[in-house]
This record gives sequence, C-alpha cells and structure tokens, in this order.
Amino acid sequence: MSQTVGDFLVERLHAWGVKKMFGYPGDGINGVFGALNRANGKIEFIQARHEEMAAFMASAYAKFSGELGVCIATSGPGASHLVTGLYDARLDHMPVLAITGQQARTAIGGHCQQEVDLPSLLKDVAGAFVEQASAPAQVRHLVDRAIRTALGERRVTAIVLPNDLQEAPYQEPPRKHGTVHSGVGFAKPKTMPYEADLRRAADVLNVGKRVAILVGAGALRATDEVIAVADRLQAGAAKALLGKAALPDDLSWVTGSIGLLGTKPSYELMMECDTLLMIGSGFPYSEFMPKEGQARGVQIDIAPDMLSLRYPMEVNLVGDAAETLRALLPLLDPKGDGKWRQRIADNVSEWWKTLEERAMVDANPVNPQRVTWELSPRLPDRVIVTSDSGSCANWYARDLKMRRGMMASLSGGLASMGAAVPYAIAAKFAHPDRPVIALVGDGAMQMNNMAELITVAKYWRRWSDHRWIVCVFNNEDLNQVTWEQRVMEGDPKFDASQQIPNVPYHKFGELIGFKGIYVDRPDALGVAWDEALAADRPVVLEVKTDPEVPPLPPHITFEQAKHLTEALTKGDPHEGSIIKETAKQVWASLIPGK
Ligand SMILES: Cc1ncc(C[n+]2csc(CCOP(=O)(O)OP(=O)(O)O)c2C)c(N)n1
Ligand SMILES: [Mg+2]
Repeated sequence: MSQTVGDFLVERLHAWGVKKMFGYPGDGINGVFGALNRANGKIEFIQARHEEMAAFMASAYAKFSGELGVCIATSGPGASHLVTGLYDARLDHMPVLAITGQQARTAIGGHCQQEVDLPSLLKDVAGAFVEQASAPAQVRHLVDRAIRTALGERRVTAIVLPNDLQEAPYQEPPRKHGTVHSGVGFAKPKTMPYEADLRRAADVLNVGKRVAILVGAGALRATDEVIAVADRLQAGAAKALLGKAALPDDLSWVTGSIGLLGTKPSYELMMECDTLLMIGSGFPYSEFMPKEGQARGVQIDIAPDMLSLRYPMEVNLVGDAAETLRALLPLLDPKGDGKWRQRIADNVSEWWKTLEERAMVDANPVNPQRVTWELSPRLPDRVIVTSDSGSCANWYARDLKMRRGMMASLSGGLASMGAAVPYAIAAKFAHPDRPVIALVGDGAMQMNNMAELITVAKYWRRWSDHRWIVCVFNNEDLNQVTWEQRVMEGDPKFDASQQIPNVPYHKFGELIGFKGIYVDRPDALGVAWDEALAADRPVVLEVKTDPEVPPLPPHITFEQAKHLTEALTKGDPHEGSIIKETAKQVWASLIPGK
C-alpha cells in the first residue's frame, strides 16, 4: 500500500519527536488512526474517555514533560469536545497541537452530518495557527508550521483534516509555483535582555530596602537562580498558583501561595515591600499586589505581552527566567542587615502555626484542611500533585509544603473543573516512575473525573511506580461557589444549584480494580494516607468533609465580611451548622495584620 496522507502525518509527527498522543477515535479521523496502527507504536496513542479530557492531558503533558502536547479527535462533536481542554493550554501558555477530522472535502458546505466549521470554531483558541487541509502536498508544511508555532510561541495550534484526504495517497509538494517546501526542527532560543537593561534592573533592585519576589510557572525551571537572587537581595518570595513548585516551602523566606487561595505572609510581603521583582507570572489579582506607587518594579517574562500588565513596572525584561537571573546576579549588591527577611520568616512561621490550628479545628465530620495538612509531611520525594478547581485548591495552595524535586499543577488561567484526574494521568505518561496524587472535589468527580478513572484502570499496570492516588473531598456540595455566593454576593446558599448527590467514590474505585479507602474521622486521615501511599495499585481515598469550613481568602475585605454576616442572618439553610470555631477564625482573619 502506498503511503497515505495519514501515514505521512504520523511519520512527520514522529520526525518532530512526538512520542505520545491523547485522544478518542471516530470516523472523521479513521484515516489517521489506521496510520497510527500501521506505524506499530512509533507514536503511542492514549485513549481518554472524552476528548476534553484528552486535551487536558495534552496540556498537562506539556507542563510536566516540557515537550509538545498532542491531542486528536474526530470531526464535529469530537473536535468541539476538545475546546475547553485546549483553552486550558492556551491560558497557561502551553504548546499543544490539536489534530481533528472533518467531513470529506466533497461534502464540506453541504450541511453534512458532523460537519462543523472547525477553523472558525478553533480560531480563537488555536489562533496562532489553525488550518484545514485541502490537498495532500499541503500537509507537510501544515504539520511543520503548526508544531514550530506551538513550540516557539507556546501556543495552541490545530490542523483539521478532511477524512477523504487522510486516506488519499500522499504526495510531496512538486517543484513548481504555488507549492511550499518546509522542513522539520526547532531549537529553543536563549532569550536574554541586553546588558544595559539588566543594569537598569539591578539599579532598581540594589536601592530597594524591602524586596518582594513573585514567581510563577515561568520560574519552575529556575529554582537555583531565584534562590541565589533572593539571597543576594535578602528578599522574601511569594508563589503564584502555577509556580507552587518553583520554590521549596522549607525555605524560611518563602511565603507560599498568593491571592485568594494564598497566605497571609504573602499578602503582608506585597503590602510592605518597597521593590517588586516578578518572574514568569501572570498572577491576575492586582488587589494582592503592592499599591501603585508603593513599590518600584522589575519584571522578567518570556512573553512580552505579559509585562507590566498587573503592576506598572519600571524595568520590563523579556527573557528566560533562569538565563536572565543568572546574568542579573553579578550586578546585584549584597543587602544589609537582614531585618526585612527576619520579619518575613517570623510571619511565615506564625502562619504555619495558624494553618495547623485551622486544620485541627473540629468539623463535621472531617475538616477538609486536615486532609492536606496530614498529607503534606507524607508527600513522597518527586511526587507530582494535581488539584481540581474547587475548595480543595485552597488547601492544595496553602497546606502542602513543596520540597525540591516535586511537581505540582492545576488548571490555572482557565480554572476549569475536571482537570485534576486527566492532569494526573498525563503526569504518569510523562513520568511513569513518579508517585502521583490528585485532589478533587465531589462535584468535579461527578462532572468527568470519575469516568476518567477508567483510563487509569486501563493503563496503570504499565507505569513503573504504581502509586496513583485520587483524594475525593466528599462534601455533597459545590462548596467553593457556595461560599462565593455567601461571601461575594451576600446571598444564602442556593440549595438547588449547590447540593449534589452523595456517591460512594471509593466503592466505584474498588469496582474497577483500585484500592478504595473511606475516611469519616479526622484521626483516621494520617493512617489512610500512609495506606494509600503504600498501596500496590491506584487508590481512591474518599474523605467525608465538612462543607461549612469556609475556603476564604487569607485577608477578606470588610465588605465581604459584612456580606457573610448578612448571609448568616438571612436564613441560609445551613446557618445552624456553621461551626462556631470556624466563624471565629473567619473573624480573626478579617483584619489585615492581625
Ligand atoms: C467547568 C467549570 N464549571 C464551573 C466552574 C465554577 N466552579 C468553580 S469551583 C466549583 C465547585 C466545585 O465543587 P466540588 O468539585 O464539589 O469542590 P468543592 O468546592 O465542593 O470542594 C464550581 C461550580 C468551574 N470553575 N469550571
Ligand atoms: Mg464538593
């Protein structure tokens, strides 16, 4: 059989170094699946339960491996299912290529079954490059450009392949007018600011007396460099959610997460600094940043469009974090008396005590903060942790102490529910020898994570480390939003939208061959984590948690507090069960600095 366009596509992806592809089949893309089959495992196909999950996997694979993520789906519904997962990659600046099928070229425009205008549908999310192929000789440069653009610009790109074209004989572009002759290969550039701009940055940083650093995902591969610069400047450092693994939490001057899900020392660091150095972060909430004019700012980012976006910076450096910091370091003067850093360290150690107290408060039946608090010291070396969007993201952000060598991520920019399990699956395909833990709310479990456990059941035996744990926070509530209704809007809980059915998640795990563990007593948590981490197979650890423990920001505003009070007095159906101790914590955290 001569080489089809499908065969060529697989061959070309392989030439680009693509090793894995996440997706779901359908007749609109059968020509490529036939080719994948004929290619005898040259590219491993990983079958998700749903195309959105495959796109989340591609996004997370890019995050955890540092390589291109690839997902594939059929025409029409398969392609439209991909969209949310692709937006996750887009908003977190991940290089992802989506390949989708399409109706036959002869049928396009004919209101055919499963015919969707895919270039238009994908135009926003894959705006950097989205093309529908119409001739065999075109496919070579479509693949080359789509991959080079995705890698070079850290964007989502898409190729739409009509199904008849996939089966057509491949043809190299003939040497004639109107053809394109592209090639394979991309070498990541070393992106560095000019010396004069580094000096301007150093001038700002050298005169600062109280330097605050904010790191994000862009600093994940610059841990040593950030530490060296922070030590030289005697600075404290806060971490945006996607940069959680950029700095270990056992350093006394690391204040942990920032923002709504963040810590009080991070808030204080930002409110009290006179100089801000922001590295590889698009952290969106400016109310957690210094007030305009309070601090002089220097920012380093690989993407020019992310500079001076959240705070007006004096020096804006386009550069790779590690390279730029390495070049900056010799220009920085060692700083003074260490008082600022000591103050930060004192705040941090105070805060860890507060977190412990909060985790130990009695709740009905289990305080969700205790779940992550007990996990934190038990985190195995080199673990990869993922979290879903929901109240568990608060506990993930605050309670888990990262150590050197660990990885952690979630759907950051899009903050989509349903990402934790596909992220944790992709983590295993990127690093089969690492233990993986996913933290998930029951709502997100019901939405789609539960089905994706079947994917784990299908593949876990081929992972060299079998530890794959999903911890489900069963609170029968869409709790993060319940609290947002109460605190942000001052409304009582709307049971019709918030209450969700009780499901025995651990039993579902057992049904499909996992170990199931159920915990409804706080003192059983430690043992449960130990058991889960010692298991020889994937685990569903289900914890019955209390929905009345508020996942409030470290410092909530007076307005929000007032709304909370109103909600409590306006006949919230759960008014009576708001535990007294928790209410006290809430009030204690209202006043900044207290
Ligand atoms: C796809 C999607 N839909 C809706 C939301 C809004 N949302 C954010 S958190 C949340 C509640 C999540 O509930 P659950 O998973 O049970 O976690 P909990 O907050 O109860 O711990 C909702 C509805 C979202 N972020 N993503
Ligand atoms: Mg819930």
